[in-house]
Amino acid sequence: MSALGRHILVEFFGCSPEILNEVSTIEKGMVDAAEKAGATVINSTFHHFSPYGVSGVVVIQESHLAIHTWPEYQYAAVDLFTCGESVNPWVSFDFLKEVFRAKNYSALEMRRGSIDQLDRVDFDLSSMRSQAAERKNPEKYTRNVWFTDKDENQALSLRYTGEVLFRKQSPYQKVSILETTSYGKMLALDNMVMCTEKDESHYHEMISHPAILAHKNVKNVLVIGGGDGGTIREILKHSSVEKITMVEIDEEVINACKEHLPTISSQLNHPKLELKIEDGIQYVANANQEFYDLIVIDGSDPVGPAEGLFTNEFYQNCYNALNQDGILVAQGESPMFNSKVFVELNHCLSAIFGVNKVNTLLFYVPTYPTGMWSFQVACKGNVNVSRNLDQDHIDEFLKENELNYYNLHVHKAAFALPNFVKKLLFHV
Ligand code: SPD
Repeated sequence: MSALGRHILVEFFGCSPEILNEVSTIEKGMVDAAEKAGATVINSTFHHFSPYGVSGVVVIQESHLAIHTWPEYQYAAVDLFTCGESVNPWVSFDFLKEVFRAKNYSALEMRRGSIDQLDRVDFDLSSMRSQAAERKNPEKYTRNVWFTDKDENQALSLRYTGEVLFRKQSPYQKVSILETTSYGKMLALDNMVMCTEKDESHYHEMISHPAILAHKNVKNVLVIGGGDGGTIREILKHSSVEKITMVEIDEEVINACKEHLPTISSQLNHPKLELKIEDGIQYVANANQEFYDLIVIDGSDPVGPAEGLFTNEFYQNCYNALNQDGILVAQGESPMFNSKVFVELNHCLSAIFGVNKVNTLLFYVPTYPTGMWSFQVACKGNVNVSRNLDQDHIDEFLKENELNYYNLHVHKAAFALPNFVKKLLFHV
C-alpha cells in the first residue's frame, strides 16, 4: 500500500434535476453506493436547501462520501474518500452515475497520505485509557455512532459502540447484529430493529403468554418467522406444548442469533422444535387443515420478505390450518408509526375470523419506533383471550417462570385500547 487512502473528486454533469433536488433519494443513493463498494456505513446526514440543492455526508468505517448538488445546473460535486484496501470507491462512482442519470462526468483520483512522506509513531493507548479512567466521569464509550430505524418522517436512534458483530446480505435482507450502548446486543433486518437483549422480553412474552394462558391446552404450535428464537423460548415454557414447527425463511438470521444472541436463541435446538428453513407463506398454503392450536406470525415489517405476511390469502390459509379452538397471534405493527398496516391487518382478520373474534393487544417496546407496538389476536372458536381468565392457572405458570414483562394485570390491560386506537380501528 503506497498511501493511506484514495480520494476521488467527481463532477456529475447533465443529471436529472428532479433527482438532484430529492434529499431522500440522494441519501439512499449515497448510502447504497457506500455499501455496494463494501464499506460499513456508520451514519449519514443530509440537508435540503430551499429552493434547490442538497448537501450531505455518509460516514463510513473507511472514511466518508460527501455531496453537494445544484439541480438548477443539473450538476453534482461528489467526494468519495476511502481508506485501506477493502473498499473500492470506483464502485460507488459507477453506481452514483446511474442514480443521478449523469450524461457526463469527470473524476480525478488522488492518493491521500503518501506513505513515503509519513513517519509512523507508536503511542501508548493504554496510558491514555488509564488517564481517562481516572477522570471523575470517565466516558465508557468514546465513539458517537448511531443506528437509526426510520421511515420518511420519523425515526428511532440507538447509540452503538461502533462494533458490528455480524453483517451479511442474505438472499432476503441485510442481517446485522450491533452492540448498543444501553440495550445490549441488537438484531436488525434491513436497518429495522428486531430485538435488543434488554427489551426483547416485552415482545416475546406478549406474543406467547396471553394466547396460550387463555387457551389453557395448547399442544401443537406453528411459528412463522421468529428466527431469533425468542418466541419459541417463551412458548416452550408451557408444559402443555408438545410440538412447535417453526418456519423461518432466512437461515442467516438463525446463524447470526445463535452466534451472538445466546440468551434469545437458547432453545433453538430444543427437541420439541422442528425447524424448517423455507417460505412460511408457502408452508401455510400447504399446511394440514384444522391442525394447530396456536399459530404465531413473528415476522418483520411489511417490506422485503415479510410483505406476504400481510395479505388476505395468507391469513385465510392460517385460519384453515387452525383447529376449532385455535388462536392466531400476528405481529401487528405500531398504531402510530405504521397506522395503515395496523388497521388493515385488524380489518383483514376481522373479515376472516369475525369482528368479535379479533382483539388488539398493545405493549411497550422502547426500541421500536414510537415505543407502542401491537399484536392482533384472533380466535377461531370461543376462547376469550382478554376476559374470564383462569387466575389459578396463570398464577401457577407465573410461580414456575420468572418473567420480565407479563403478569395477570398486564394481560388484562394490554387489551384496553386508547381512544385514538379505537377511532383508527372502528371509527368510534
Ligand atoms: N419493527 C419491529 C417489528 C418487529 C418484528 N418482529 C421482531 C422479531 C422478534 N422475534
